[in-house]
Amino acid sequence: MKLNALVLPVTAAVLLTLGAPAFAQCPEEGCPAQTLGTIEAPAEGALVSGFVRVTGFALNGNLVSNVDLFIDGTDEANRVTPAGGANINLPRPDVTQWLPQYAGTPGEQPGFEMSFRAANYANGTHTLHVRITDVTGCCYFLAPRTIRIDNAKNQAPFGVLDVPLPDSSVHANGVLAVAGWALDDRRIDHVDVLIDGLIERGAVLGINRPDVAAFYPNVPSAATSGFLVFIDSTRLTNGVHTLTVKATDDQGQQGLIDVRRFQVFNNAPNLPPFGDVDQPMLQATWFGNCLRLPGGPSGGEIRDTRYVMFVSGWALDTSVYAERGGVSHVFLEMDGVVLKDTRGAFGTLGCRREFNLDNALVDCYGFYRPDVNVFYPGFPQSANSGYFFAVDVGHLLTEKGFKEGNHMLQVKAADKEDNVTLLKELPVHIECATQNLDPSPLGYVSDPMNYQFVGGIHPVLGWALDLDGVIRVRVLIDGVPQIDAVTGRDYAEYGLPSPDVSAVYPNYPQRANARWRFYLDTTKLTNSEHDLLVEVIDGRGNYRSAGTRRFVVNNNTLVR
Ligand SMILES: [Ca+2]
Ligand SMILES: [Ca+2]
Ligand SMILES: [Ca+2]
Repeated sequence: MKLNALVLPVTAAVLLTLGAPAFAQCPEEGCPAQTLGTIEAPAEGALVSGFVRVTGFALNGNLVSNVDLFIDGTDEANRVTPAGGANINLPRPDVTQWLPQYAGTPGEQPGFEMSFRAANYANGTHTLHVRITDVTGCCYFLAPRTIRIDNAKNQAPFGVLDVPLPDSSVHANGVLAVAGWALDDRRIDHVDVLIDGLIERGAVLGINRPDVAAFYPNVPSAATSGFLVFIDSTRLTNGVHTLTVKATDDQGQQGLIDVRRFQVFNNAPNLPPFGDVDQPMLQATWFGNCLRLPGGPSGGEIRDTRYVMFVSGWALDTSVYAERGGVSHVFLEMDGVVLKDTRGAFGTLGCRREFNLDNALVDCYGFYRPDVNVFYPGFPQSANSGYFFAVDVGHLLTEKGFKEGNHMLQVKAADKEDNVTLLKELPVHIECATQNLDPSPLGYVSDPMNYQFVGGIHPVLGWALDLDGVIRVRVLIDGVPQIDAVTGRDYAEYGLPSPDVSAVYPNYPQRANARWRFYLDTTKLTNSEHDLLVEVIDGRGNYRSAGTRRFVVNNNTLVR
């Protein structure tokens, strides 16, 4: 075979197949004459065990629609991967640079990745065949690869480090995110993150990775194979550092996931705080009692406990200088006017006990947040990073000059150096529940969380309440009502136990059974960001939105 028909750099150590051999299954009529590609892993003659990752690339100018793995023959009976069981159309800038004539063609992202289970085959020598099919129906096989299987061998854990990207710098707030996935033939026991060779932290395991599950269909744990941890980079010196991620299985066998360089440029101590808002959701309706009630014993802010709106979340700061790092206070603004401040200065009420809410602490920073602590180990205040505000909307409407309608709620955090960060801006609609005789529903989505990656049939979980009673909860994606993939109904299953909701909203009917579940078929959605709107139909027949959650669909979908 003459390779000089194409100009190829000598760096191409991989074997390249030109004009792949014709197999009976693949038509040749009208198909591109030239096909390029190779199986890159496993290497020729490799000894494999456990779950074997098969990667490579293939190009014929057309968009690839399917990649199939066959073992010990190319008949249908030898096919290993189910339809769509390969991760395809992966960017390969190295290949594109090497074969620039394919840049701009539909097939310009030629990478693929898939897997098979070695234990399904006898020990000894086997042959891998990879079939590439494009959107026009043309297909071809790459040059086969010979491997050896040894099922007695304990496979070392394997995986991918997604972030930080190679040679990247840490985020401006000093937080270094470390995330990826790890799998093993047995069980991953722990994933260690090392910086400059020293163990820094263990990562949190069990993060949802539907994309990994799609191309490791034989591995039940692949759906939760993600790991994640956030590191306070201000504890490191400015400059280049080396990050190493290692996974260890339950037998103590270690596998290297990746080694990566990253840069730290922290101009201490001016790094701003960071955090998130858990509730309200986007586009929530806030409502209150607009009859002018006399002020309560707390000082008059919380008047009608049926209509208390809550704002909660968490905030953290890096520690550059231990004595200066840390969140000083969190505050709430509506249309630029401060409503609440956990610091309690200049006449605004600070952290306090609210008599009308069973003496609960409200408008406070410093609540226990073990969920945040686990992902942000070593950050100051990480265990007690929660904030919580209680707002009586009737008070805003009757005493503070706010009008019914759309407003912008802003949650901000300040550090001890007075650097202020806008944690989130939330459009809310405020109204008088007492005048339109339709108190708006309250609702929440607990799964997915903000910007969570989901795939397959995903059980969406949340709760909903309405003073008029909840009859139905419906789920709309980008404005389109959805059908539950399990029940076939256009509404969620409602009435699951909710003791936590009951404790916070004591005046609502159904408070003890306010949870709902909806099986969302994400495979009918595009792989991108979507808005999930919760619609409540109440006992008076009113259809109202209870808020919106933004999330991300990531399925390994077939291109056909
Ligand atoms: Ca193992
Ligand atoms: Ca700071
Ligand atoms: Ca209502």
